[in-house]
Amino acid sequence: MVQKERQGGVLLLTLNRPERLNALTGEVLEELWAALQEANQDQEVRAVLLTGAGRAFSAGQDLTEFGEEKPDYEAHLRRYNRVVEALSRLEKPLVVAVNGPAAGAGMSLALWGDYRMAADGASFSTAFVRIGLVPDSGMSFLLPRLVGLAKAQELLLLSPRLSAEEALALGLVHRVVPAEKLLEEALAVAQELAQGPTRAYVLTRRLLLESHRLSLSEALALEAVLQGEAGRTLDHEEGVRAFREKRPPRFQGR
Ligand code: T3D
Repeated sequence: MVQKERQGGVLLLTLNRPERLNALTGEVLEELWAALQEANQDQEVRAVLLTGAGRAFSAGQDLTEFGEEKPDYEAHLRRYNRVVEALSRLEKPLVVAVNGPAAGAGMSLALWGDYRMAADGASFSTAFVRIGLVPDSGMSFLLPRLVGLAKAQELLLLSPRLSAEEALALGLVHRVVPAEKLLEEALAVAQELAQGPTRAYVLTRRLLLESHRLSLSEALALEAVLQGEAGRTLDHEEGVRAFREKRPPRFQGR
């Protein structure tokens, strides 16, 4: 359901239920969560790349999972929230390659990428209101930060299906590439990040995620704390040494 493959320092995670457009079930969420824990624990993994198998990235919650029973959405959401917490605190940079439709919680997962790429035929739809639900999996947190409040209102209330180019124009993704090149290009970005100062990337994510709720003084204080942490890494030492020696740095993620 979640396929794992190592490509050098990159852990490639593929949502793998192509026959259901990689719709999310409890089992998929469990496997994704476990794979993220593995990525954190494995020192050899320096970056994670998340994509979908087949023609979709993910259609969000599998709407057939609940059968005729009324779902306990609150309980169910705890499973999503655990994954979202794991994504937001992932100790490695995360690249997301959106290969096709990303809807509902599938779109939310995609937005957690530190670097987000889309195939030219990919699409994005918030989808929640179409089935009478509210945004989840961090969508209400990330969307207004990425596109602004007015656009977030439009995307959440009207749920248009955005093309990859529209998503690029809005800042939902960083780059759009031809579908046949997506994995290759996304892997290249992930490999580049995997060779970088990965602690600094993760601390940078934390600063950016915190920035909106902090006053200037608080943001400055957090920068000082995290710069202290970055400044104690071997990668910082190596970066400065390499600069002085006029050679490319060899970062280790420590
Ligand atoms: O706690 C909780 O559980 C609440 C959490 C909620 C989180 C959420 O994610 S809520 C939102 C759930 N997702 C949706 O509502 C999306 C529904 N799907 C779509 O909007 C579209 O299918 C797509 C935009 C994803 C793709 O459109 P398209 O035109 O490429 O494909 P299609 O023809 O609509 O779908 C193809 C098949 O996939 C179709 O099945 P069939 O007729 O061939 O047997 C369709 O029913 C199935 N499918 C699509 N999405 C889902 C799905 N099956 C189960 N769950 C889905 N989410």
